[in-house]
Amino acid sequence: MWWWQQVAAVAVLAGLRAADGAEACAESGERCGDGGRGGGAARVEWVEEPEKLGSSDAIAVVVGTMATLPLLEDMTQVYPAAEVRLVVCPACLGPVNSGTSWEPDAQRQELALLLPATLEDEACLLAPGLDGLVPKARAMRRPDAWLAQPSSLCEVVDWVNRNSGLERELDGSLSSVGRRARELEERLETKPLPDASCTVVAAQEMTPQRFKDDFVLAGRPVVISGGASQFLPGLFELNMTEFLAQHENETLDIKVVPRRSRGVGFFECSEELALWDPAGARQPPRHVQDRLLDRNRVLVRPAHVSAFPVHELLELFRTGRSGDTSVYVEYFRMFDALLERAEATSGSPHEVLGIGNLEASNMWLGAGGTVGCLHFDPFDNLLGQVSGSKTFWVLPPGAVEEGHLREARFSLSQNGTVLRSELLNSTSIVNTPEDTRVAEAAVGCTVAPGDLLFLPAFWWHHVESSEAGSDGWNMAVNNWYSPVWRKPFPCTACKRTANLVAHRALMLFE
Ligand SMILES: O=C(O)CCC(=O)C(=O)O
Repeated sequence: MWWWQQVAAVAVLAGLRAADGAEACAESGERCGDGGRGGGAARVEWVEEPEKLGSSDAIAVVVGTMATLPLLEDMTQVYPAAEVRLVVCPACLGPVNSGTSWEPDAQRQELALLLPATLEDEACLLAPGLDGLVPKARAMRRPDAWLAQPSSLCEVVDWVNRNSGLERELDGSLSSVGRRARELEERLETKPLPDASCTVVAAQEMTPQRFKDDFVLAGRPVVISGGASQFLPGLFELNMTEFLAQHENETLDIKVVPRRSRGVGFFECSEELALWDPAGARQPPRHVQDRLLDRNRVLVRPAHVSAFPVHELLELFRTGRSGDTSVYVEYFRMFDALLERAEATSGSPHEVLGIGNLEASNMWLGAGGTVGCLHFDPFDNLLGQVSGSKTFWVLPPGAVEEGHLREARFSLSQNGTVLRSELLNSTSIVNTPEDTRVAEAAVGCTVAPGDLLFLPAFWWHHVESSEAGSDGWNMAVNNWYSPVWRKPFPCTACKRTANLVAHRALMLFE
């Protein structure tokens, strides 16, 4: 008998075994009558070709050996089809691990594998030259987690919950973490901030508990005044000119744009497509063009100079030699020396957010007079201002239409002039052609030296770094964390849902 025939036989026993498991896991939380979010119960699929797994929106649990099959079948009682894909796929346990397939440990008799969910639009940032490519099922990825030799449904469900954040009880109802997250979901901010003003809380009054409850779980931005000086003292005491002089032999990546009126440099802003020469440029593929926010505008990336010597940057700013160009160090991975100084002390907001994954630490360095146009990031943001000040004009997710914006990129000529030369066929999915009209509805959150800003993922922000500090710099560092509230994008109407792995950890943090 083949595996797939045995699946049917095993299904008959599924209900019984699920009930056994429920008893064994009695302490795992209260039950609630309302089960899944619809879409029917999961079923076990037979997959011949590993590539078929790559297109799944739901998390896939794959079973590799006969002995684990009954457990997989039991899982159909626990998870809705919209949440997991239960798959039997012997061919998935393919040859050598090459990034598209993986090899189980030959010693393992039984195994279950967890693959992360995919977002439909991940394939939309097409590199130049891939014109006409239609997204299709990607090759199967390596699993996020393995479970060897599970012996009970309880163990498998607990493992899937921990690794995927699905938060199901054995009877298919939501766990207490899941239920609380769903209640909070209903209360998430969808309108511009109340009273049209940014919430500011003094660092001495911001306990981790308050930060967690009132801001992280509520999905609301806050400025913690004095937060950077209290929680990141090593960073706040920094004199940037001295710090850079100590690292003058290192290099940085710099971004360059032309100065516009009043000497301001606009980074990642949109402008008329007509300003760009279409000669030689390819059109984005048809399916992307259909989702463009504005066919007549492009999102302009700055010119990029990598490995620019720090001593030359110091010289450039000291002499003001940048002339008609505005130079900014943005989205730049921090020097290790800065990261060490940015170590958070205990009890800080970093500790609360640090329970998730730190995705990136960035440095933002200029002489003031820079603007970063309206966009969102799919990360929770904790930004510490070191020198000078910034104003973040913020709007909640859903306040601005999301979609594709065709990209272009400035380049630098030999004599240092900025040119409009490269019209790309790629698109940005986190920017918008909207500008001043939206900024009027936005709420301004200003950070001065020593302040921290918490900005939840997917909040739109337009950032003005107007002032330089007494040391001549406008400097901030930020940490991006995997979001506590997440959503697919670009999708204006999609509501944020809880990242239950983070919610579970936050609950334990209490
Ligand atoms: O400081 C800036 O120029 C932009 C900062 C920003 O966009 C961010 O922190 O996400």
